[in-house]
Amino acid sequence: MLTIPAQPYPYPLPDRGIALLIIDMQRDFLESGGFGAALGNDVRPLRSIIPQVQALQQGFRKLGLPIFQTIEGHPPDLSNCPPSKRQRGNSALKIGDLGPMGRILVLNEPGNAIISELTPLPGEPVIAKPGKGAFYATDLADQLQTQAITHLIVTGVTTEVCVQTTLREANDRGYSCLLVEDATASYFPEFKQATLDMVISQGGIIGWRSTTDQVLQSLTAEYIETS
Ligand code: TIU
Repeated sequence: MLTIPAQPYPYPLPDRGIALLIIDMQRDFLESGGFGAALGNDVRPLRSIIPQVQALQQGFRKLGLPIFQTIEGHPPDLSNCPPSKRQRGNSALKIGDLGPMGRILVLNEPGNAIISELTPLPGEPVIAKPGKGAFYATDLADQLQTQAITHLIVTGVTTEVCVQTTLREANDRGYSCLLVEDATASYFPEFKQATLDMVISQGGIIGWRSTTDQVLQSLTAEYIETS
């Protein structure tokens, strides 16, 4: 069996059933004027991972392996946005308010779109999620089950919020998760580092971590290229 070099030990590659999961690479978090900036954050650290996420997206496409993206957002009536979430942080711009890129964290608004560098191809699923975890109140689990996916290569933003919540949800559902350390970012470098350390602690209590290069080299060796 081939593996991906990883911590805390090599990540076993299945014969099939592996997918790339890209969490919330949306304008709201990565561009000024969005939700992330409204919360008082500097968006630049998040933009630094765009080349690595692009490389993984292109690598998975080339190998014919599935790619799932998520966005965090709510319908225009905010029907699935708990009042507690809307009030949290007490910031000037709240979820649903009109910001420079449309209504903040509202589906189909300009700011809610995935950044142009990572636009999905037709047929590549984008799961809209109301919470931080990608499994809560979505059909992600059903979509993964339909394709018999058991292994998730996880990327995106922010490491300690939506990425970590999703990793924990996935781990409890039985998925083997590998977090790509140079393809995930936080507004707070120390929180990113703590998450990387937490995931692999206690023998990999949540999963594995590795790098974009290691993932792509190992996948290319394991799976036949389709194009
Ligand atoms: N604020 C923050 O760090 N993250 C979020 O609100 N959502 C995600 O992590 N996607």
